[in-house]
Amino acid sequence: MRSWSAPNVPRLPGSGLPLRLYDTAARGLRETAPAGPARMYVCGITPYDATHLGHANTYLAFDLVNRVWRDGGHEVHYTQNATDVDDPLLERAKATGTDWRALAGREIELFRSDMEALRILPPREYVGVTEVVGQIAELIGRLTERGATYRLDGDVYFSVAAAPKFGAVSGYSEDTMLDLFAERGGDPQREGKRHPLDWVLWRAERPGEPSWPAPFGPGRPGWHIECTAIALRNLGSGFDVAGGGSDLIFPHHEMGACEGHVATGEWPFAKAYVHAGMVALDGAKMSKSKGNLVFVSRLRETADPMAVRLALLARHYRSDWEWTPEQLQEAEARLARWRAAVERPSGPGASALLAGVRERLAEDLDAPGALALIDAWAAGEGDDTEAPGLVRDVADALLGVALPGRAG
Ligand code: 5CA
Ligand code: ZN
Repeated sequence: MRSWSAPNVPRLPGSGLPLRLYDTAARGLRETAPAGPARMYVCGITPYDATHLGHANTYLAFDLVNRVWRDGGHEVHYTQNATDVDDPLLERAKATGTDWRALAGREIELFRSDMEALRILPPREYVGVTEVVGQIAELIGRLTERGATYRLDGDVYFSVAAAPKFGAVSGYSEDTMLDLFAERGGDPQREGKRHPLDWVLWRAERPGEPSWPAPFGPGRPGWHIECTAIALRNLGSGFDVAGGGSDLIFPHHEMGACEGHVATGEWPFAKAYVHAGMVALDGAKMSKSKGNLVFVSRLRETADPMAVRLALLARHYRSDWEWTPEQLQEAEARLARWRAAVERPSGPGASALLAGVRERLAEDLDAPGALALIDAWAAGEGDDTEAPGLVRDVADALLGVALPGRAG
């Protein structure tokens, strides 16, 4: 389906640095070393409600990855999905008397406009699950040929016993896995499964639910296999970064990595698993199911989207934090200071600032560190007439924060 429109990214003098990122699977920092285009898959929204600040924070983190890679001279091949058919979406559609397709279409459109307002670079492929059900079914067929699946009352399950790398991504204990699996859409208790952690690949048609034809009977895809299929089809295996919020470490990325491994025989499925922290409100993780949400579209009615972006950038992407309205006020004040500073006819020399911002971001996306460097520049005085324009380009290209300033 249609992606969204790309903001302009100014070119900066010189070249950026190799990017080091915290890889959940390695449990430490690793340098990304893309060969050819840098390949990134980021898990997209389940479109049954509007984009909240938690989502925005996650997509912003991977937007920085994209920008740092591009600054380092890489072409970036970025793919994202939309889970446009799944239990929560169908439930919400039913509860509100809306057609599920109309609900998904409306929320995806709102998501696009939020991403554009926040100046998030669009993926090259933005893929709805309903567009690729045939390919997902093919991948399930491949897993079946490898003996990794079994049937249960018409549903198709992946057998965890067939996955030699199970546990490699999260490193969690079996008890933790069982708890998280139950909490995050899994069915550890279902009777008849070979192992409680086996997961569903294909749900046989239920009355009143949408379904698609498949060699193993009409139904719809399970959650994890959708991302595995879309990533494999667009990026191939061994791509550079698989991303999402930390709530996707288990089961989603663990199980997806195993599907990719068993289907292709290649490991790793993704070279790095990168996870953004959780944004909370009123003491709990912002989530559509809890309803404690601050919507980007609502904030945009009164706030400058660049202030929203700066408020999110003020926290390191991996930290868990709680949103408060004061953070937006602080970001608005910072935005005003930066704008005033780049509108001056001259300022302190900025080549050290460019190098500093590149360094900060290359070190696991230290955006708060980068912001502090620009704060210090904005507070200084100098007679370099090129500097305000350069700082405006640095903020724009590397942080995605557009500041008006002198042309040229
Ligand atoms: N469609 C699936 C991924 S395939 C999904 O998790 N959708 S979602 O709408 O629930 O979340 C979209 C993205 O936002 C995911 O990467 C998720 O990890 C992230 N996310 C969800 N809630 C938060 C939050 N409170 N803070 C930060 N990121 C969040
Ligand atoms: Zn996903």
